[in-house]
Amino acid sequence: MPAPSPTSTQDLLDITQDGHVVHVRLNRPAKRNALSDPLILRIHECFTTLPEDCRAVVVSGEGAHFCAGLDLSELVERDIRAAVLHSRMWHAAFDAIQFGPVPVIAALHGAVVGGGLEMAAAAHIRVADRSTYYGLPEGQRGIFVGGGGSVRIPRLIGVARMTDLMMTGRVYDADEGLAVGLSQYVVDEGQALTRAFELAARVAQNAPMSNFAIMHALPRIAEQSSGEGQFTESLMAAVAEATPDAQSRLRAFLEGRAGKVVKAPPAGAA
Ligand code: 1HE
Repeated sequence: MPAPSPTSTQDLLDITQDGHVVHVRLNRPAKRNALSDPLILRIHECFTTLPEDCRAVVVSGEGAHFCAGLDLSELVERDIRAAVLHSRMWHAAFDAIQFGPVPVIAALHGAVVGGGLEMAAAAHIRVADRSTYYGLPEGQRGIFVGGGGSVRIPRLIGVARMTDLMMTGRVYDADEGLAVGLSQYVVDEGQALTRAFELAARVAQNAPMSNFAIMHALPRIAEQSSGEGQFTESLMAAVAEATPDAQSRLRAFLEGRAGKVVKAPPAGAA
């Protein structure tokens, strides 16, 4: 496998590309990857200028933690308008993750707290290693979520669980996070990146239009009424089916040239 080529090595965000997969690493380990304004702006820029040949992104954090959330040292007194604009800046950055051109897989370890959890929630798949823990300490800090967390996190775990996390300062470990739906995978400590890259390689082989439909149509359909949702589904299905990619993949299966759906090997099997 060729060595990943650096496409940008700016301090706050380390971006490398290996084939069709781009690796975006939060790179403020001394501050536990706390999300400062410049870092949020870099995240927005990065996810809105992904290379043409990128088919999937893995996002991770350098150092002992994925992300300590909002950089609390920047939380100076703001007037109300500035505070709203600040939150809207976060929304734009994390919307660029969720509603960008390609799927994003988050590899989590250590603290995934506050705005760090809001960011992880914008990814499409979350892989946590066993060192991972999740918290929303906004209640203790006297603030509220502002990076889309109140929209995305209840859709993953429900309003009651998010209320508990925020009000009581409860912290979920990796297995609890898996059980409630914060992550889709838990792996041994130090293995989250490996698993995230395996998943990204698989996701990158899908038809780009299928991935786009999954990312963009599914969450919107979930917000629609049944009737509207089914209508959106029909339109999306027709668009995806009409692509040359779909046509050639369907032909490949019918001619016996494509893989079948197979049962996963039992856990622990080689
Ligand atoms: C920070 C931050 C930060 C660390 N902003 N500087 N987030 C929080 O409330 C989480 C606050 N952080 C922590 O609870 C802990 O730092 C951690 C559990 C994440 C990591 O602990 P540890 O022992 O590995 O590191 P540390 O010694 O606490 O921190 C190392 C340095 O990072 C230290 O700075 P230093 O100059 O003294 O070395 C810390 O001050 C600094 N640091 N976290 C600023 N968050 C859009 S709304 C979103 C709302 C939120 O995200 S609220 C949650 C904020």
